[in-house]
Amino acid sequence: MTITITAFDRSPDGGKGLARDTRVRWALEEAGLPYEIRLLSFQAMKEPAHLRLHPFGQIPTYEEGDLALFETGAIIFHIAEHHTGLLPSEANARARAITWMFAALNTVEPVILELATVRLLERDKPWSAERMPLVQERVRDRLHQLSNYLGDAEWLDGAFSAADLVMVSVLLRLRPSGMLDTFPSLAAYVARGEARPAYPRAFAAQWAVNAPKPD
Ligand code: GTB
Repeated sequence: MTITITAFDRSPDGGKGLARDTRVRWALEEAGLPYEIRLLSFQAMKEPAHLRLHPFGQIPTYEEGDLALFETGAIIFHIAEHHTGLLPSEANARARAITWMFAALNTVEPVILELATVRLLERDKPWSAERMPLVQERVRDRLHQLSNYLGDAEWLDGAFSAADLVMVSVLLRLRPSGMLDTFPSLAAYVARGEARPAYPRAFAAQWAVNAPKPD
């Protein structure tokens, strides 16, 4: 059955791979699944046809036959459940990997998103400069905790899994801030994720759409 995902017709990041379709593309590449892409403008994302797939009018979505999903965590979990290589088969290891997927999305990603909010959406507010160090401190705290947990390990829990795919995708969002570089073990962890053969395929696919084009 054909898999179709949605993505920005022109990502605001200009092809840096930071929009959330990249993590879904990466999971599909890891699973060896071909997919089609439907590109949407910001306006089309808010129209009824897309809102039927995604109640919050966002990308990415995932369609496969009768199934339509939104939320990258749910999409990647679905891919990982139905194809080998992204979740361990042993029950407890599988539960731990799922725990780490939730941790990436619910405990690590929110503080990183706050940083982007201050930098991009609140920069002209009179209180922005005062708020920034507080938000940076929260990010540093999380990175410190994650780095302590990871130690010298290659991946979060044994072999590479969907948990690492999601965590690396979340951490990549920090790259423009330079904060990752102050945590060498996390920077190396992210680099290991990017070095997997599936990642550059996913990156190249979004780059083909989003690379800045001459006007
Ligand atoms: N929790 C949802 C999920 O994980 O699927 C969040 C989905 C989401 O935030 N999608 C964003 C979106 O559709 C695109 S990825 N936004 C449009 C809207 O809400 O109207 C977020 C994103 C956007 C831009 C950059 N960038 O420029 O660097 C990075 C990430």
